Amino acid sequence: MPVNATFFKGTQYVVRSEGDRDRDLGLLVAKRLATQAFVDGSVNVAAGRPVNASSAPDQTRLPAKAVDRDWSTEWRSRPASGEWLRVGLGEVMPVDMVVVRWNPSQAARSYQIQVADAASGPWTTVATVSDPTGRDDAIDLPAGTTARQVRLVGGQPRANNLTIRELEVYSPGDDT
Ligand SMILES: [Ca+2]
Repeated sequence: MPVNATFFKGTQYVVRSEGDRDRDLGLLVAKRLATQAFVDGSVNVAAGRPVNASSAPDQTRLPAKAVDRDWSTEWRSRPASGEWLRVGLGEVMPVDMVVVRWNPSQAARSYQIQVADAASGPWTTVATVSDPTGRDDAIDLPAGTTARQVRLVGGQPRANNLTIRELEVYSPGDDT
């Protein structure tokens, strides 16, 4: 049964979901974002951090636009497979969830989330998303995952480019 999970972050926002998997993701996002920094202490540690990308041909859609906490701004890649966006967290820390907010018309058909504990890698794939929603994806990471850097590596774009409004990385609070 299709489910729309609605939750609030700042002024408002929404995950629209269809099917069991998406429902679960939507409810997870709703729970986490509704409670972040208030109940469980989770924090979006990617916000405002240094980022770079494999390409950014549009000067109005540079990588930093994917971590500026503004859903109206976005990073856009060149039209190709294997384009990536990475964010440096500044230090190694536990991470338990990544949220990818796609521009719905410019999502990837599939992608991977990779982490590295050092500035130069090596990279470890911690999630492979083969059937993304094309909207907002909430990706639970394996227990015990740590990262100094987090990278999204896109597969083939659904349309021309990969366009990401926000890449969010959540670290559990000190109490977890
Ligand atoms: Ca943005």
